Amino acid sequence: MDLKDKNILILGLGISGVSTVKALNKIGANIYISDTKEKEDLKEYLDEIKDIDAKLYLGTNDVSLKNIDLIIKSPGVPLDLDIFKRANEKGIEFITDIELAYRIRPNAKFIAITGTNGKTTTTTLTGEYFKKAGFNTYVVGNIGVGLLWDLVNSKEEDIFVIETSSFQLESTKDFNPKISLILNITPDHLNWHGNYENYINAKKKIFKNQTKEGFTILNYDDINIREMVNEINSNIIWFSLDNKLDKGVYVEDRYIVINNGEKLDKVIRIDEIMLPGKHNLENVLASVAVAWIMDIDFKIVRDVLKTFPGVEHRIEYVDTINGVKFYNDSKGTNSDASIKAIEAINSPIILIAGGMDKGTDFDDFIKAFNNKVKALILLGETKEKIKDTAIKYGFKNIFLVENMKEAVKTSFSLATKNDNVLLSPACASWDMYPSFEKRGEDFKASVFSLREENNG
Ligand code: UMA
Repeated sequence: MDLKDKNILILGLGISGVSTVKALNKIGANIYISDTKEKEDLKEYLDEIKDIDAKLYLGTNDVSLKNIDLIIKSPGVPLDLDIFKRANEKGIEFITDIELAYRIRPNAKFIAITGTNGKTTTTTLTGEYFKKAGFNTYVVGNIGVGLLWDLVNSKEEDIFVIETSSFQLESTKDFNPKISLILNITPDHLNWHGNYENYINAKKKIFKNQTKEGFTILNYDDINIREMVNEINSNIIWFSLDNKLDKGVYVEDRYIVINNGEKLDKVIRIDEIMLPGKHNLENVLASVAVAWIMDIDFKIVRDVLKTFPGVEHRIEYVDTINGVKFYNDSKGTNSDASIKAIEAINSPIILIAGGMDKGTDFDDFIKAFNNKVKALILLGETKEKIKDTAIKYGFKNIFLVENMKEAVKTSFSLATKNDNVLLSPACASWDMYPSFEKRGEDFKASVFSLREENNG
């Protein structure tokens, strides 16, 4: 795709916008940028592109499309904006960065990983195999690293392990990774996608253009995913936590095994894997399937799995104060993720939850408390909604707070020795923070200041 001298509008100047602007500048496109935020609020991002000649439209997305050839929208920008209606009328395409990356380098080694939960862990872990095997590897995408700038600075043979979100996939057309992977699907981002069906359809775009040359790795235990097989044209590789497969990656006699249809290879004993929790075992199985397809030595896989500690903000141990353990699971941005965190942590748990309302209910979340949660501290936009659901199920030990510091203080005042304080909000962070990372950092800072107050 030749973008030199083309007029390209970048909609949204966040992480992906900056990476896109830098990449398009290197390619020689004429750059136009629109963001609803004002200059002061975009300082950090504008600084990164200060040497680039770009036409800026700040404080609005309502900009003229005269002479614009293509729009690259940031993933979070909703599709019901008037500008997209006008673009459709004028026949101007709007796509996300992963689609543009594919068009720039259709033969790149893209390994695209999606799913409602576990994406970041699986993407990071998979990237570790490739790095240890000596490949020049980029771990990018929804993980917090815009893809395009790395792409235009990479070589053809480099590996791209891409965490892909439903937002990014929604606006793809030709995107065709070498390997696609879907970990699991449960309701999420329904406010953005409109309904669950749209959300699932966005996820399916990860394999839509794949052919017999590609591979699609799927979770056999997930009924939503199993129903997709008839729509897939590539080679399907299954993984399963609960079933033995004729061909695929699964658990047998406490070992992760690969069955290639003819013989069985033992990869690692599951008690040798450092990552805790059943949900993580699912992520490990999926990553092993990628390693298998890409012919990575099992010894490398084993070495990585024995030492990979997990990722920040995902059931991350923070500190122990007076015998009370604190865990940061700020990446628990939906009910399903937080249910998995509750399952992975020992009881008794004092749970800090609540955040932006994504239009999902909290029934399963509360049901998962299962006598493990002894107190619930709520903050953010959803606090009343979660409280009402908890009361409906007879859970009454609830405390409403205004901010993270108060949440941590309240949880500590309620805790006794051997209790576990878990931040796992079951909600997005965007009502109170710019990102789940900032929320997790605020939680950790509050825990560390609590430690100082308690004699360091
Ligand atoms: N904006 C507009 N108009 C709008 C909406 C937003 O101009 O109508 C502007 C905002 O003012 C802001 C910019 O767009 O300046 C933000 O764009 P964005 O929300 O797409 O965020 P980025 O900073 O580009 O980050 C995105 C992903 N964020 C979202 O999808 C919401 C990041 O995923 C990702 O790391 C990054 O691209 C690089 O690929 C974060 C995330 O929370 C981790 N993702 C969601 C999730 O995991 O649940 C999907």
